[in-house]
Amino acid sequence: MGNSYKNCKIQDNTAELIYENGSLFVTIFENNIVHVAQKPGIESVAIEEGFIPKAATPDVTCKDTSDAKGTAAEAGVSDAAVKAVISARDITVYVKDNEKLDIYYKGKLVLSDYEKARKKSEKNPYEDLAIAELEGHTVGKDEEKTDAVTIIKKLGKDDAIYGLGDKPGCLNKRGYSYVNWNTDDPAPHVDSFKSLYKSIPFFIVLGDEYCYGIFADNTYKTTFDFGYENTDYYFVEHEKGELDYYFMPGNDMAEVVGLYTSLTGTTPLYQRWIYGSHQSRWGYYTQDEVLDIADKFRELDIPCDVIHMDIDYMNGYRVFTFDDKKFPDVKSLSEKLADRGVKLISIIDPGVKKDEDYFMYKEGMEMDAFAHDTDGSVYENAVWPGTSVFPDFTKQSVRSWWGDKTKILLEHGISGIWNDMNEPASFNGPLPDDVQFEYGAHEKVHNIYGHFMAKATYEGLAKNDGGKRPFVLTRAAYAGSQKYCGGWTGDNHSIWAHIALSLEQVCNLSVSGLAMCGSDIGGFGSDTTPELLVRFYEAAVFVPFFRNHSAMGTRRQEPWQFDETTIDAVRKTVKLRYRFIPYIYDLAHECEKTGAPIVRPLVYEYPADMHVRNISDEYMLGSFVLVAPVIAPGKEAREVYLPDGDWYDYYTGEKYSGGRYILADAPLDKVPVFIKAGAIIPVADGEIRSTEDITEDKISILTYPGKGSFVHYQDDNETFAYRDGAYNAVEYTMDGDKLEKRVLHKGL
Ligand code: MIG
Repeated sequence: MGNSYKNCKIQDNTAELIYENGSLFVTIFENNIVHVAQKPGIESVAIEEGFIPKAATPDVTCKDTSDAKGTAAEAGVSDAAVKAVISARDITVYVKDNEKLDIYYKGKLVLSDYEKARKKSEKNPYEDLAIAELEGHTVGKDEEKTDAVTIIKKLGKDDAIYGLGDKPGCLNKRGYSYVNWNTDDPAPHVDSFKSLYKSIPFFIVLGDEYCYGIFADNTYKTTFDFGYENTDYYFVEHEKGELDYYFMPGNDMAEVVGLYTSLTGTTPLYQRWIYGSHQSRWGYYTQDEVLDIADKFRELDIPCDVIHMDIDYMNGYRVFTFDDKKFPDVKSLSEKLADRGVKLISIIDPGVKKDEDYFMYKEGMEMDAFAHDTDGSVYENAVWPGTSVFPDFTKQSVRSWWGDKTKILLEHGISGIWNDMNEPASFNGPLPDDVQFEYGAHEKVHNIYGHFMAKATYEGLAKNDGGKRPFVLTRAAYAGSQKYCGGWTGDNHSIWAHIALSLEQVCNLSVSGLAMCGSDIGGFGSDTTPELLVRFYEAAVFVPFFRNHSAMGTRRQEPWQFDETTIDAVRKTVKLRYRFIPYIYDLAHECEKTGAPIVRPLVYEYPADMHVRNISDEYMLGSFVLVAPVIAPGKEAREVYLPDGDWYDYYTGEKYSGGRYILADAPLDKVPVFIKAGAIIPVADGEIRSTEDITEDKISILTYPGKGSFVHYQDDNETFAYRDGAYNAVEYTMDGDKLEKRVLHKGL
């Protein structure tokens, strides 16, 4: 059964390709992004007004198919199946029957629909039983996905695939399959997990001669198969909804990430203390204990900027309340912490306790704030407070209401909000697919529930926190969430494999737009060991979100729970991070402007180097600093791959030529760090207990001979005034060992 092409119409700069059974709308934007969708226009949770680029007027050849063939032949495309040609800017789309497209970028074929039927392998009838036995569950019926829509593209022999948010497994996703369905699974996350907390339907294909991104903007449960079923193709299968994707070609990964973040938003620059060291545990049980923690950091001379309060500070887990016995006066706690240069972040879950005497429940019921069952009653499930109801964050009125509740926390001196359980997680089984939200049924809203909760929280803080840049930390996220929140990778464990996992996740989250990210240092579940804790700290040394966090019932893991050797090694690592905070802050500012992530996999910086396509036990901070942490026990050295060029050992200054593996010295208290020739790195020295102590007089510029340039940036570290010009920017240029300085902007 075919679906033959009939003709083409142009309206509002979009080409409507009319087929026997429906239409496909193709828009080419001025920045070469190509939008392919079943509906005209952009309707998206991730892409907001103001981010939509201008469409380039396409010059569509479609009046008659022989014309199209002529144009195709002229361009050297011999395919007789070409029915129409659309072109604008650097893009040419060759249109065929059955909604098949070939997209050329700068004259080169980059994206090509797979034209044959999928080749699923023959299944042994007992296979499902065998898998169920292995995984310890019962066999469910193989559901017919009759409403599914599929994008299926040819996979190049050497294509590597990156992105997709927090998914486990290797850095390079080729050969794996995943499912976007926000999932809170407490078991230790392993490579075979198909889903985790976040659902970011964006990935980058890096071939030999091309690089492009695909953003498949559909919030329903979605399967991504990257050459797992068959090495000839990859596919994206949405269980429901419509085909709606963006093709983003670029010369390299940086350009592709730039295009993606131009569409869905970049990670903003946060207040500077956010880049400091955070300490957390579920749970610090009283406010006195929180203060003791801060004092202990000062006593041991380990820098610290933030302490997190987990769910125990609330009254019976009622959000926006305080326990009057254990946390009777959080305002005075936050004032005392402020004297020590420490800020407070508190957790807020989405579930609202069903309690007729509780203001959140009462107000929410009055304004019809909660999700409904299909019979119109308010939907109930259980989370920490017991029977609970779920705010419909897809509703503007609910977001404003919730956002204004941030005042309660702000009045207590809380400086940032941590959103947990927003997949949403629930204790009495998952929310049924048909629970009703304004935006649609749960099956459509599930993957964006956390996104909207973070948006509500961000907007509330932006409105109520006196012009300070809001900080929201989230567990669940969708594409575009980076505009509102940073993300951590949820409940990892204190196991060696999870140091490696954290770096894979941070690298992939970074190229998926969520540049403010990190994993629980020391591991959340299970018991840490002193050595594991140190190596966890070292691995995260330059990771944007840097927080030690652990679960109730596990061994405590503040550095002082262990011996002097451990404390010394942690202190050294945390101080190394603080030394680099001016550089991190500069990168964070750059990230807001261009989307370039703060931390990058090696492949981002060296896409042509085939050796780095799957390296994630090393990463880059910006383009000058390479970190190669030890991620296994008992090691005193590790092999480090240095990409092409000259490198300097950060500790010894010894020079190495790259394009090879070297062996780096890595005793327990040392994380191997290499600096690229030509590097210009603003660093902070002197006595630093928290980022508050990083004053301009403590900042100097570290240089390494070679060719390079860098912009050092300064602002008030706190407000949005920089967006109105209240900042300084100085450009440094290195040639050999000559450093030149040029003021780009003077606004302070
Ligand atoms: O069901 O708030 O991932 O960081 O400490 C556990 C308690 C709920 C899960 C989060 C974790 C947090 C914990 N939460």
